[in-house]
Amino acid sequence: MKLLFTGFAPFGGDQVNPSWEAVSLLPERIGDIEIARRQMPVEYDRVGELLREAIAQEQPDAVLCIGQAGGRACLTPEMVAINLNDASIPDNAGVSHAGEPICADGPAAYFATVPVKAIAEEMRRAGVPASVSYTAGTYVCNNIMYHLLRVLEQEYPQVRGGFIHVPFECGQVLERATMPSLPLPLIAAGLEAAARVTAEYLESGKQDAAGAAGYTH
Ligand code: PCA
Repeated sequence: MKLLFTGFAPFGGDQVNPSWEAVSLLPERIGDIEIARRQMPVEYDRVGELLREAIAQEQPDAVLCIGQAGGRACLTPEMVAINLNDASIPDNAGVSHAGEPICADGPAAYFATVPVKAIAEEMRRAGVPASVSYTAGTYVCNNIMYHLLRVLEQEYPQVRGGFIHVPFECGQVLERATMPSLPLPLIAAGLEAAARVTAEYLESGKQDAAGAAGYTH
């Protein structure tokens, strides 16, 4: 069993991105799950291709992309990616989008194919605050999630994919202490929980509530 994690580079004036910091803290193996990892740039035009390359190289059984959602108070596994680039800030390459499709001939949305609800539950069981989110936004995180689920559906239908937003880590809010944050090791513990439950569902062929509703392919 092999899981590929991605995290993002810093963006929007922050010096670190807790998604990559937490992915970096993961061990090489979680039980019998081998962990591969890649950092992704915060660039609309590069993430799709870089992700496709990483999947081709690593041949994982599941892919979990991780990103920062500053302002959220807990880890939020995402249910759905929508076919829309629309953000008030440019990406790290200076590219801005205001209401354009990610993929002109793609469907309006893709549902995550990892067990989103079970992931949130397992995170909480591990002592990590978590809840399911029904919007990954319309910036680069939603974009990579859409690309991920599209490439898996088209080229790797047996591979599961999902996206998890994480809050600021404590060091990022020292000068803006009204913002919610979590310690980095706790964020990493949440990602470990996500890896465990994703592997368990893959191995057993189990589906969680979302899968049972027919959302998985
Ligand atoms: N968060 C941004 C993009 C990169 C990241 O870590 C987002 O939520 O879209």
